[in-house]
Amino acid sequence: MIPGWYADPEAHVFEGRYWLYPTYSARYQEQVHLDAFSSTDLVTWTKHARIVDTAAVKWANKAMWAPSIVQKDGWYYLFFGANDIQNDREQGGIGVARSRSPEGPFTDYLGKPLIERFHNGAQPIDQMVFRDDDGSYYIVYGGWRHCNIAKLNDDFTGFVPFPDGSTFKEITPKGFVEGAYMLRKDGKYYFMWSEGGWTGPNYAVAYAVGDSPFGPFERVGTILKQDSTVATGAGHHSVFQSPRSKKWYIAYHRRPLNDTGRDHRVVSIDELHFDEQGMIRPVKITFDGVVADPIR
Ligand code: FUB
Repeated sequence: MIPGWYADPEAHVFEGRYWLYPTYSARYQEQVHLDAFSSTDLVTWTKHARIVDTAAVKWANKAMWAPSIVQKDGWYYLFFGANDIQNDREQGGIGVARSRSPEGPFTDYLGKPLIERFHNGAQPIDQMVFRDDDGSYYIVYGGWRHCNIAKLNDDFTGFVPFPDGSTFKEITPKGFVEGAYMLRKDGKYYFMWSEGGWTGPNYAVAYAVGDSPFGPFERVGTILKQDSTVATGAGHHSVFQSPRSKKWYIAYHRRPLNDTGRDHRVVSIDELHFDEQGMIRPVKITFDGVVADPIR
């Protein structure tokens, strides 16, 4: 567990270390930066403070949320939500910052949001960017119970329209609220998302499996939820694999028992298991988290 109030962690392996990129969990006006954490064993974490700051992103001034990061052509691209826009008249949405290093500093890449409007009813937040097998990069994102997918162009300055002329395709599965995450594994697309309300105890993660990034995604079931003996409000997650042990893990946030503070969310890691058919087994959340898994 990393110290402090954090949420929405995206986990990665970069340059021989495990990395966590979470939201700083605080009042929206105080969410003006992102911190990252790195580790060589999943137990001892080093904090990399203020890897990006709204001071360097002219259009962003609050609610910097849910970072997602990809490495491409010698750069690390950090996608983030900012300003929690409520309609198309407000400034904000999903932005991109980039750095030569996973610890930043990241600087604003476009000088404006990459997605600054609602499309198909999706609030432009909670993006996740992934590389497909053919080298294409996609963004899945959305709040307010709608999820879109779009194909990024080669330099991440915009999008490549789909053959039907559309740019944002809705792929919302039943139950979707926010926190989209796509895992590519064994030729399948494991699409996961958060359900319930993020401020309450019943926040949870569900999933579907598809043969293409566009689905169709039929909800299979819940894989992560509260455990009344461990923690409440378990949700908004990501998945990663140790390159050495090959174990799979889920990084997510949750609330300490008997703590109802809206922003009192902590990042935790537990093991994730697939069954013989490749389906995801429900996660057993643990009080102490994972044991050391040295990356080398
Ligand atoms: O942390 C801010 C917001 O809370 C995220 O964007 C949502 O998914 C929820 O976790």
